[in-house]
Amino acid sequence: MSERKPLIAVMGAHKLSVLYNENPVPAAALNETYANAVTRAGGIPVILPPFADDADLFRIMELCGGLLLPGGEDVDPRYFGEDPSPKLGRITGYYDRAWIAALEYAAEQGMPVLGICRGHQLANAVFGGTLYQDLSEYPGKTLLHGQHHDRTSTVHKVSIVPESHLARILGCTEVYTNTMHHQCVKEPGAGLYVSARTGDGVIEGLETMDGSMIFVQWHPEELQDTVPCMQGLFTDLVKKAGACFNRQK
Ligand SMILES: [Mn+2]
Repeated sequence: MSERKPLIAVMGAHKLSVLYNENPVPAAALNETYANAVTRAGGIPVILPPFADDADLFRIMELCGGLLLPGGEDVDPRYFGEDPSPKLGRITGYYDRAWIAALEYAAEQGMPVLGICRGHQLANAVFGGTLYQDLSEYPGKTLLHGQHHDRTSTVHKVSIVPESHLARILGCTEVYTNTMHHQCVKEPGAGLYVSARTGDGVIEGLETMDGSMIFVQWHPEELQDTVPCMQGLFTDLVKKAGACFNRQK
């Protein structure tokens, strides 16, 4: 049987769009850079809204070989057992619930996952970890994690554990990345391995021991041309998704 391009489920992120000065319109949105990175890696991105019924989500995910959780709003702290801090940003609970259902389904099915920024943080909560709701609550001084530069430019250096799946995927143990987050991982979730940190100790990468799930705090989809090794994260997802997709279907 010929190999078919795998479908990659991508959760749309909540976004309030303002059009022609009308009232804000809620949208399940995806920056094109994510879809382009999946396409370039040989996959077919399928953007999913937050379905009210998990069964509808799973019906689509059955057709897919992998899951991509992109960036977006803050994670509701109830999902890691905390009350909201005054520094918490915008949250939208029904998106959190849909993304959690998608990740739990992927875990059950052995489906590979790439989580980016909010995706990395939400996954940590699903595995039982916690977050700093704002970097000002991080103990000690932090470096700049909310860049004012173009999204495609790199700002801070990330050190990667040499034995990690992430180091193998990127082919390096040090890399400069972009950074656009005000929350970060506090306690890593059970079964998650810390693969990368910045110089201030902030966790920038997590992964499962078998490497089927890779999570990063920065935005590799914006660095496809400026930092070519970042394409590796998407080719790794699509390659694993291809094995999953062509085995199951
Ligand atoms: Mn950062």
